[in-house]
Amino acid sequence: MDRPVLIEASVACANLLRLEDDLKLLASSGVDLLHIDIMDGHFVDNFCVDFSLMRAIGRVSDLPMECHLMVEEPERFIDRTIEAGAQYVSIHAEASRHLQHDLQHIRERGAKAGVALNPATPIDCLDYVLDELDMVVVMTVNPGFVGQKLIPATIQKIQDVRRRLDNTGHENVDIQVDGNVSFANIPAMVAAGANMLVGGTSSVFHKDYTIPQAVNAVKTILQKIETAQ
Ligand code: S6P
Ligand code: MG
Repeated sequence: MDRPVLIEASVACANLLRLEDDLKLLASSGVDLLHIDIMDGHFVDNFCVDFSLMRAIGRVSDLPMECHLMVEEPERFIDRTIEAGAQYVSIHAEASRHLQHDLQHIRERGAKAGVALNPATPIDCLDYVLDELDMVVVMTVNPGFVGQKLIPATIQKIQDVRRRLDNTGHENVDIQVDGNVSFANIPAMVAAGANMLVGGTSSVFHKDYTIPQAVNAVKTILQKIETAQ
């Protein structure tokens, strides 16, 4: 199935003191979605964006918000995440006690549902929830921190997830990659089947580039991949 590759910007990596400026640049550069990391200091040892910041973002930006819940018992936060403006919500398979129920609930509330998998989590946990999924998030680093290095085994995992989805009639389910989605790593990630790229410190917010330059660099890489096909 031919699907567009979407460029996402991880808000955790933006300049939070000048966030409105960054949001405008992201929109004018042609980024497709904002990736919002929500952490509880428990599932991961960190905190990040919260619901009040999400609401503030929604007031100044039209970019859709895609939320990555790195929290224990995500059912506690799903409603508030959607009420704060999320159009996509992904929850961790390792953290949800009732994965099928939680995914169904996300969809019933009108958002798209995703399951995120830590690097060590086998993909079999997807088997009985494939019908409830809009997106699988393959974590290419361990969740919780920006600026980490890609775990190489996760590239094969992207391919395994893509194959599992395609072989079971779920070609429409997207695969997002999150973690060190760098200029150098994007070609292998896309070749393996990823079509939603979360850009952070290693691409969209690379310290050596302005946001428009960085997004353009990502687009150029994607164009090269497309021409080579
Ligand atoms: C990590 C989080 C991610 C990061 C993003 C940072 O816990 O879920 O969304 O914000 O991966 O990008 P980079 O290029 O610094 O790894
Ligand atoms: Mg994330």
